[in-house]
Amino acid sequence: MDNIAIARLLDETAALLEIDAADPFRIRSYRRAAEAVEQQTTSLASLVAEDPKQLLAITGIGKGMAANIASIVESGTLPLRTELLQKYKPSMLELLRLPGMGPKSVALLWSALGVADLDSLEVAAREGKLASLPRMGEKFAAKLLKGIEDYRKNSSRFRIDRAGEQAERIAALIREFPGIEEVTPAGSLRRGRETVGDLDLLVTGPACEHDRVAAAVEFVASLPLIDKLLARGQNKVSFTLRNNLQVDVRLLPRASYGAALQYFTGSKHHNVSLRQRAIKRGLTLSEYALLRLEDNAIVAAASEEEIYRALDLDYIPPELRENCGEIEAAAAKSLPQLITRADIRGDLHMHTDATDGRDTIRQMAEAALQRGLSYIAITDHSKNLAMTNGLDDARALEHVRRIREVDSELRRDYGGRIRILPGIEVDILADGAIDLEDSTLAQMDIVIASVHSAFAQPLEEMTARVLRALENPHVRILGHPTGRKVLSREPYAIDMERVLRRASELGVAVEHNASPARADLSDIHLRRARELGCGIVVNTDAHSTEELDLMRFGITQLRRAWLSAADVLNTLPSADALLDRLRPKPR
Ligand code: DGT
Ligand code: CA
Ligand code: CA
Ligand code: ZN
Repeated sequence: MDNIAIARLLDETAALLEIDAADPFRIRSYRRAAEAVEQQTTSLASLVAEDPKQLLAITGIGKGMAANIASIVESGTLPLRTELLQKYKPSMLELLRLPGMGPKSVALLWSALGVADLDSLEVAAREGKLASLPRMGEKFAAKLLKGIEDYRKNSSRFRIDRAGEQAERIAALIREFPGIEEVTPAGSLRRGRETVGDLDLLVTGPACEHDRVAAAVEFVASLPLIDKLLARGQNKVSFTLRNNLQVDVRLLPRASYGAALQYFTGSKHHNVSLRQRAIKRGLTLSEYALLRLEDNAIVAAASEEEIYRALDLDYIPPELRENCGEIEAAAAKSLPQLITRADIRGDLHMHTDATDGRDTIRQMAEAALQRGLSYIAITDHSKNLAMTNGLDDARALEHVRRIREVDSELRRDYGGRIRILPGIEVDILADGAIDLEDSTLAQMDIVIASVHSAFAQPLEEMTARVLRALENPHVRILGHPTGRKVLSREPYAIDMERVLRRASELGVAVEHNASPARADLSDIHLRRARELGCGIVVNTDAHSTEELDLMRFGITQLRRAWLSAADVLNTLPSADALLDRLRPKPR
């Protein structure tokens, strides 16, 4: 039995435990073990045969898990899994991905209707069979059918953060081969798209030179994390991972690495335009080199910089390569100086343990300071979001007092290197009213207004609702302007053009949510927001200190929107400078 099969059994057991509503720590220990097993370069079956104690040397594998693995190797299965499979089926795990579906509903569907997979759930929902079950009325069935449709449409793409994690994992394994020096993700991942269809990894180093490449190809083709090997060529290996993500690996000599990187980064349309530009100059561009047509002499091949230069273009950052005017701008030397992570000085949207965050005000501020920020706003939820323990007016005011207190403690402890602004993320109610009193909002430096409910309103109603919220003079930032969740919830219907225009007139800033699960506004909306003169902020919406690191995903989307530091308000050096540029507070 190979490592991947062992990992699959462990992962399946984790999913079955999830449906069984088992202890989350137990579920996680199986998931972590599956990942650890997949990472191993030596065969666990042979380790077990030699001496099962060796398993304990693997991080993420303790005594109990080592015994489980030994049992898998010896018997081909695991007693716990066999036991769970008497109650449930592995296909149920897909059902957990649908909106509104938790382990309890999945278990209920099975016990009451014998439904265990996507197809039979769809049939049951269409035939009205769910209506007989508690909390699963007609409305639920309609939502579910929509969820199934979206899931089918989206299940072939992967969120950029997840694809990026896989790319790093694979790159680390490939780099272990002697003579491989670089592994670079290309394709949509390098361009920073929100989602990725497949991974394209380019590999170079002495081991990739023509006469030596066979051994390196062999190494890649036998990586232990490969689920299905799809193709193996002279310098190319394609395979899928256990989660169905496809990976295309190409191994190239150093001398043509730049041309390959350029070619496989795409986008396809960018490359088509670039090749046309080459032809007009008597050149031809391929994945191997930029050549002179008349004598096939190599003009450039080793680096992307040389290739763009030889085409009389400034270097075009990957995020801009979508054939949206970047070639013209590069020719005119008018590409923007794109924003970078280092330009960000503050983060204006985060939650604490007062509502649904994990950490305290002080922990969030210290984590922000460690990440080089000079100011943050604490913006917990308001009362309409009851499930987050949202703040009512009294608690919100108490929270402001607490935030100010911690701010002065930190000024003392860190000599003013970090400021904490009192803020709140209020709900825009279905009619456009804000769910807290104006007198409460008046105490806050940062008021973010977000739609968190009644997402199904038709376009006119939703637009009017958000426009009304913008008129509240205390609102300084519009949060979640589309309400979508990447690959899992469609945006609500809204006339974004009208919203952005009004926000611009009123001086309300619009927020890009850096979380890769949210990423609203999208790159296209952001570009429009800048054209219309809207203030733009990029915030993490962190619910724990680690989530402050999501900022880098936000920066990628801002770069795709052609934004510079000057276009983004939270690049301003101090809290005071920032507050000066937001909508003035009513007197
Ligand atoms: P994805 O994977 O759907 O998220 O998007 P990409 O852009 O990564 O597309 P992919 O993986 O099919 O190809 C990666 C890059 O390689 C693509 O951006 C351009 C280049 N490329 C691959 N195959 C072709 C092709 O048949 N024709 C052209 N012109 N370019 C190609
Ligand atoms: Ca790709
Ligand atoms: Ca590909
Ligand atoms: Zn939030």
